[in-house]
Amino acid sequence: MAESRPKILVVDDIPSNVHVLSRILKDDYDIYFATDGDKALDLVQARMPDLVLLDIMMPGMDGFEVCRRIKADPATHDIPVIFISAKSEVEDETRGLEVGAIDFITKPISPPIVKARVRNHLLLKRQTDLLRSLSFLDGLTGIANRRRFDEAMTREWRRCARSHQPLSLIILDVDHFKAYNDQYGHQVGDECLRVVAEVLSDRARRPSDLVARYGGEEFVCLLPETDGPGATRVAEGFRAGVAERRIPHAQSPVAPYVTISLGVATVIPSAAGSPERLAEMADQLLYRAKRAGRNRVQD
Ligand code: GH3
Ligand code: MG
Ligand code: MG
Ligand code: MG
Repeated sequence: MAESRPKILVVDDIPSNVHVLSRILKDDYDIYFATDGDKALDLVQARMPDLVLLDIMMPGMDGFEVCRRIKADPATHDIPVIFISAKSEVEDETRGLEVGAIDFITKPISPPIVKARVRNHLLLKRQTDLLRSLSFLDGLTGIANRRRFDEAMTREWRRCARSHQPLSLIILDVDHFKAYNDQYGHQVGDECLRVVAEVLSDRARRPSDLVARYGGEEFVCLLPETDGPGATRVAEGFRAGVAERRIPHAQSPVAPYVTISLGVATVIPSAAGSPERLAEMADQLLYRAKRAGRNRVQD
């Protein structure tokens, strides 16, 4: 897949300054520009640039305040900001770095230096993004890990509370997996978990659905804006999907192949409940599915 070009937002109240920077950078990057602080903040939200080149002295909101706001919003906090300013006092540069800028370039600019610094900061940004995305992935299966799930749960809980929409959670666990490992070995066990992860990822259809490895041989699926019957249908699809793979499991008292048990809980989030309580409910239902004979969905 071709990598898309990095996006740079240039902010300066003097159009000719914007023009000069655009000319230097446009061959390598996609350039957006704003000539005041409010427009800059709108564009940051709309375009999610990889880097912001920011003037300080502007009518209305100055660059320090623009930077402070970019850094205060968790969604834009990681976007590097470089001040490009005629202000060259030690206090200005210090303040710029204190409000969260990663670098400070004084005007008049030298094109090769601007180019080189931009390149370096974009390289760092790409590495940071990569590390960040890896920190949210489960190493064995390649799907989301528990950290990612916890983050999504917090976010979706709030979102569904605001919109009074149901939030559903499926917790599932591989049946008699200890016996599976004992029979086939840990590496084959790992491969089995990869297949389960693949089935779940294939079957969770909506972009907002999140499948994650919860730990060991347990997985979760968070389904925002999904009611109980909808979530039960997804869970039944998971169960059938894993069973249909017919992964041999000679020691299982349930079936001669690998099966899973699932608990499904749904709430309309409110102050009366909590994400932890939703997870407890799903977990209790999972254990009822186990006690009732496994290879089944309990809602
Ligand atoms: P149940 O049907 O009640 O869930 O029985 P179970 O045997 O699946 O449950 P138990 O909790 O006794 O055993 C879980 C097993 O899962 C034990 C553990 O070694 C195995 N396991 C956990 N994580 C991994 C893993 O990453 N890879 C492999 N291969 N096995 C794992
Ligand atoms: Mg200015
Ligand atoms: Mg378990
Ligand atoms: Mg198990």
